[in-house]
Parts: sequence; structure tokens; C-alpha cells
Amino acid sequence: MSIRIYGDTKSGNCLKVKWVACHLGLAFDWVEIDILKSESRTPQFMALNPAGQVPLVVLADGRPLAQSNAILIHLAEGSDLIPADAYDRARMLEWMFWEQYSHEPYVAVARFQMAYLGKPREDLDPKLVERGAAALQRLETQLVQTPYLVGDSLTLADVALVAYTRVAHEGGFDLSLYPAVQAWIGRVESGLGVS
Ligand SMILES: N[C@@H](CCC(=O)N[C@@H](CS)C(=O)NCC(=O)O)C(=O)O
Repeated sequence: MSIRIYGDTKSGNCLKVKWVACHLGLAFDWVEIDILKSESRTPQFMALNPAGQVPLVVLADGRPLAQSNAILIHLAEGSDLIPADAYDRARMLEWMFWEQYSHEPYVAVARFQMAYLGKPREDLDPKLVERGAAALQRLETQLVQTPYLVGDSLTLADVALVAYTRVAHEGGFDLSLYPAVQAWIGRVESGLGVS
């Protein structure tokens, strides 16, 4: 049996899992779950993930695992997407925790409200816009110094953060203000084979 990935293709959290599985050549089946139709909240799905969210993977031996970044770490164990050096590995995790707490809640939520709920930009909570822009600026500050978030090569930190950064314009953010981020998006997409 291969891995089963339950995900919604609109979701960067889900796509990052798919990209890593593809990049590592892992065999998987993709099960599309439409969150706008509440398909992650059915009793059957909640039995697999009581949090009622995607992504969720069911491993080859039947064990489930949720939380996109936990899934990435599990799938990429032992690969070159995770630095061998302990400090670099911790830096990668620093970016991944930051992504979930200080980037995704603003950049992804602004995009979801505009692109999927049809909210006009001017109706977004100003705090969402301000903190999303601050997150993009933090990436810019790092990426003028290094080609990837942790040094010279692609790691899970880049995968986790590119997922919503590459579509930030759909949440009304102007990516041309962040040229180093734009160049990095191209590098990460080509490293992952994503277009
Ligand atoms: N921190 C979680 C976030 C998961 C999450 O927010 N999933 C959204 C899609 S991006 C979802 O399933 N929403 C549907 C719902 O909550 O009902 C992760 O990284 O996996």
C-alpha cells in the first residue's frame, strides 16, 4: 500500500505535502477533499483527523499524520531537504514554526478571504494586511542575504514558506515590492519542479 494524501488543491498547506512527496519520488494516492464543501468535517474524515483539517496523510502501514509541517518532516526524514547539521536543522524548524504562526495566518488567510470568499481587499482586517506585509518583508530581509532561507540549499523551510508566498498576490499583496522573494520563488519552484 502506498501513502494516501488527503488534500485540497486550493490549499498551500496541502500542496507543500504533494510537492515534497513528488520531489522525493514517493508513491502516493491523492484524495481530493473540498474544504468549501466541508468535506474535512464529515464523521468519516473526523475519524481520521479529529481536527477536521487537511492535509492529512495515511502512511503505508495505516497510521494517520496531520499538520503540514509535521508531515513534511516525516516524509523528508533522511533526505537532503533536511540539513544534516544540528544548528541548520534547528534554523529550518525556526522558519517552519514561524510560518505557521506569523506568515500563514495573515498571508494565506487574506488570500482565502479574497480569492475564495470573494471579499474585496478594502474589507480585509487591516491587521491581516499589515502583518502579512511584515512577514513578506522579513523574508525579503533574509533573502537579500542568502539564496535559500537556511544557507545555500533548498530545505523544508523554503517549501513551507513558498506555498503561500507564491500566491500572496491573490491576497492583495504586491510581490514586486519584494524582489529577492520573487527571485527565491522562482528558485524554489524550479528546484521542486513546480510551475
Ligand atoms: N496548521 C495546519 C493548518 C491546516 C488548515 O488550516 N487546513 C485548512 C486548509 S489550508 C482546512 O482544512 N480547513 C478546513 C476546515 O478547517 O474545516 C497545517 O499546517 O496543516
